Amino acid sequence: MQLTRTEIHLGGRWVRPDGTGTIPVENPATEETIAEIPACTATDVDRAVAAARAAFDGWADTGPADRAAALDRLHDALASRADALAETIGRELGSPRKFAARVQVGLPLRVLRGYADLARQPAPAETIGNSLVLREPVGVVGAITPWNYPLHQVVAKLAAALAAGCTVVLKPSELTPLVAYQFFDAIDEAGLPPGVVNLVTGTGPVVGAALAGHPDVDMVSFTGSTAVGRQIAHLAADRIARVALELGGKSANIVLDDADLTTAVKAGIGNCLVNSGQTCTAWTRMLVHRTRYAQALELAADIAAGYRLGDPFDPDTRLGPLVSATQRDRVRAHIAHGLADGGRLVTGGPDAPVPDRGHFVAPTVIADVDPDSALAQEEVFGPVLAVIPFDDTDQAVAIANNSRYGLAGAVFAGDEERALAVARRIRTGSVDVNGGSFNPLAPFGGYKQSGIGRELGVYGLAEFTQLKSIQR
Ligand code: TXE
Repeated sequence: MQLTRTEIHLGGRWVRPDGTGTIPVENPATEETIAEIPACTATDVDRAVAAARAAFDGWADTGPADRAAALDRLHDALASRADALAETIGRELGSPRKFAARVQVGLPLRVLRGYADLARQPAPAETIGNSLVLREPVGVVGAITPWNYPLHQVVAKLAAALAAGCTVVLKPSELTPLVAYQFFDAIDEAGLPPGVVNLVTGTGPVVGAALAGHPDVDMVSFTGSTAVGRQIAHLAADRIARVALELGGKSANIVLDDADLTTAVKAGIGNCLVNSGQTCTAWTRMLVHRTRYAQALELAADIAAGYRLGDPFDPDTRLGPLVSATQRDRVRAHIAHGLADGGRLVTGGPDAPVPDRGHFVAPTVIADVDPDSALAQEEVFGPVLAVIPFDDTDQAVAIANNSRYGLAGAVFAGDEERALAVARRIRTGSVDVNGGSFNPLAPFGGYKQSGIGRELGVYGLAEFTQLKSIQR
């Protein structure tokens, strides 16, 4: 497969960018350069925004049936390339093959189908007294996406924006841009009107900042670090543009004294390690009732040590590498801090064996972590679980809520009513009870510094609309 790309997608065509620089793309499992992509400039962003603006009125006026049909065609064009997409994500992110197919590609296909169905329903018009209340598209959207779920993040933003009648300029992560190129090949096949979606590639500080700060971008939808989210909110504030921010997390998994311990610990480890820990909702703090604590640590050590690390294309591999040397070094530093701050190593850690090549970190469990310490407060974004004991439910809730983040969390209890009562007290945008599975139609997003706005389903679509009232 030829992976190097030299063009960007503007106004429905592949064109040469203004920028002549290139950015190498690395396979994080082998450390080889597998492709190069254009390093665009602010001029390319101007051209892309102009193309999206020119397409806006036409797309906003397109009826529900036609918009839905376009999303259906896009779904089918992506579904027909599912294997190639999974392979690309395996190469540029290091996702193990099964996970790449089932989640990295399977999930966005479900999300896209869901948005096609929502687009088919005419925009709701409500009557309040003498007012007719309409939902209209926000306008031109700048979408900036990260590398951890490189296709899903693109689809979650673009499908919702398109269903709402917005037009889009996408800047994917420079670490995993190749699947975004394949996404635009599918856009070509689906035959969307020119300019409805546009692709620029490059670094965050140059291309991302130019897009977020562009005077003709009506809304910026961003997923990434809280630090960059803050910068984007500043840039958008200058022109009062809308922002949707999906940022970091530090989710707690609360295991109450009557929980089925094996289920709770197995699910807890699985959730923390999935995608090598590079998931914003990951349950990275496991809070366990003191009466079950020792047993939980034994189980955690066994389960975590059973995750096989290695070549993403080996069918037995469950954990791939981290996306980059930078991320691996950050994660190693978090582990070292956690141990220096008094954490007790249960499994993994700095000396655990990892493959010679590739940015691997062994699955690591650290017990007795101080809830105020850096390891319990900072987003690690690697396969690292902090385990913390508690004595009663109030204390567990207080520890869970002792975070500047508020994205997700979990509760395990024998009595579901008891678990639900605790779930209501957790200050996060979502909570899973006794292993409740991910629902791609439910609102997804954060309280506190985990973000602003919601993605997925009807609420995700609503982010890309604005309300108008007409009085009669
Ligand atoms: O993210 P960045 P990084 C967290 C996670 C991780 C940390 C750093 O904790 O360890 O962030 O990862 C673009 N203006 N998450 O450095 O920099 C960038 O090009 C505009 C959580 O990779 O936030 C990319 O497209 N854009 C997370 C995107 O922002 C800028 C997913 C994300 O990169 C920019 C990823 C700028 N000044 C990391 N600087 C989640 N919430 O799921 C960068 N970008």
